[in-house]
Amino acid sequence: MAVERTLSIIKPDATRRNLTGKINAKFEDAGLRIVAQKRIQLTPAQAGEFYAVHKERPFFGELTEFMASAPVVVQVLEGEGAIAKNREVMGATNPADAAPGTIRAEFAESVGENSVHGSDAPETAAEEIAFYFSGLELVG
Ligand code: 3AN
Repeated sequence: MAVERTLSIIKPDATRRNLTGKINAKFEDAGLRIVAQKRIQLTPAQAGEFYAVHKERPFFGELTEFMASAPVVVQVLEGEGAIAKNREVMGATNPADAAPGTIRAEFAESVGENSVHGSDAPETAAEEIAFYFSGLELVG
């Protein structure tokens, strides 16, 4: 399997509860390397730009307000099959459906406030990494 990079976000519900380190330990225990990371505060407009694909969904307003409600930690994870591996470590979108031991099973509060975001395919991973990071910030 190829070495991939994927974009991860530790969301406001998790930064508020001081869970950054516990979530990062889950990534590292799964063999994912955090090769770039920064804590930022999004505006609702920036969150809307990032989640533009969900613009027509009924929860779009709620989602963008939530993502701008506290700082987030954006990160690039690297490893063999990192995109799928990260989705596995994250667990299902709805924490009620997330497998035991996954980040969302352990930490997520609801389907909306679900602690982490992870890219879902190579094309979106490349776009999402470029949304938050410049080439100079990706040192490997
Ligand atoms: P995932 O993050 O697992 O890829 P998506 O892409 O379906 O899930 O949804 C993007 C984000 O939108 C979710 N992480 C969650 O924060 C929010 N979301 C999804 N479904 C709902 C919902 N029914 N109500 C509120 N927020 C939702």
